[in-house]
Amino acid sequence: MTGTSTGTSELEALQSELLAEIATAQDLAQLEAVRVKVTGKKGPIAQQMSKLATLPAEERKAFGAANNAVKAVVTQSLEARRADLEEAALEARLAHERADVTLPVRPGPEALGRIHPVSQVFDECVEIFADLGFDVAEGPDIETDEMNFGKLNIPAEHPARQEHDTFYFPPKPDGSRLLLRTHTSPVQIRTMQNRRPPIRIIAPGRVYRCDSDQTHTPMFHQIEGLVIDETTHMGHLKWVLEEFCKAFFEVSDVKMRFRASHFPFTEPSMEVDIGAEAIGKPGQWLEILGCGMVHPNVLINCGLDPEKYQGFAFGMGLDRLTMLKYGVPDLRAFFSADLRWLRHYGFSVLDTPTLGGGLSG
Ligand code: 2NM
Repeated sequence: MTGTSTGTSELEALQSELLAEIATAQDLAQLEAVRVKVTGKKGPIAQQMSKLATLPAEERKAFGAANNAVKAVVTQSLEARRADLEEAALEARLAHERADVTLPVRPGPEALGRIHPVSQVFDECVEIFADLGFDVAEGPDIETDEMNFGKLNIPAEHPARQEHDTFYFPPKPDGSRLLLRTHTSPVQIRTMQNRRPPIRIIAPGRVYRCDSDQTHTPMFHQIEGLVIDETTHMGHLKWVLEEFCKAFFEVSDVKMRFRASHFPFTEPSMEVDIGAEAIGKPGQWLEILGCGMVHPNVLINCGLDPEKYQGFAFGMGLDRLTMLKYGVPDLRAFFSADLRWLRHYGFSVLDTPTLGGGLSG
């Protein structure tokens, strides 16, 4: 500042005034209010700068420089005051806050989240069958008529097509229709078409049937299994299912009853009941799955020679298994997205089911 230019003393007065205002700010919020007022577009410094245009040309340079000098001093003062106030605020916090390092760790989202009981059972089954040497195979929810029915030895006029209460998509111009798979068997079909035996897979996933009441929901979950090799027989089937039931219900022995049944894709076909003592209800039988030896027509449909290869398949409903194992009374609550229900019946994210560590924690 030269002291001779127009407005210089005015600028000096402004600078003192602003510095005084900065010095009186008692906390960071007050200081921020001062900063916004002082350095803002309509603040005193900007207003001084706007006078520049009204000055004679020979005075402009000196006035601009003096104004910038004021701005620099004020900015510096704001920054210094901010640093002082920040330090004071930290000192104040440190003076009254105490960290109790003996407290347990506060539960994070992993501890609050819950695994849906069907997902838990799903993971348990995958774990059990993986231990028995099965791979997990998956496929699309939307299938063709041929994959869901035709290849499985269920011809167009077969009553099973009606029994399955299929959700169809509108027919395409060529007359073919897509559908929501009514079972996960198309996954087995694709596996047989694409891989040479020995085959040992399970196919867990969502399936759909147009059926809704106390014990049926239009979407539900299934696990199907398939074993194909040159000498696979019903003894293997019974052993696998018995090992599965013991591991799943976490009991050392389980009573099983194989009843003759009928499915188009297996011959012979059976339905399997277990003694309800496995879930603490002695004296009753519970139907839990269907199974059988894969029908020779199905093998042929998938390009396998039934003279060389044979095997077994089985299928079970995961939702029902979940209700039985964990005592969930109402099927429809499974899909109602009720957080209170999930907190009650759900599982900790941290309790991954393992055979060594216990399936259900
Ligand atoms: C069941 C019962 C019996 C089954 C059969 C096949 C295939 F593809 F190999 F032919 N997949 N699943 C099957 C057999 C499913 O569910 C109650």
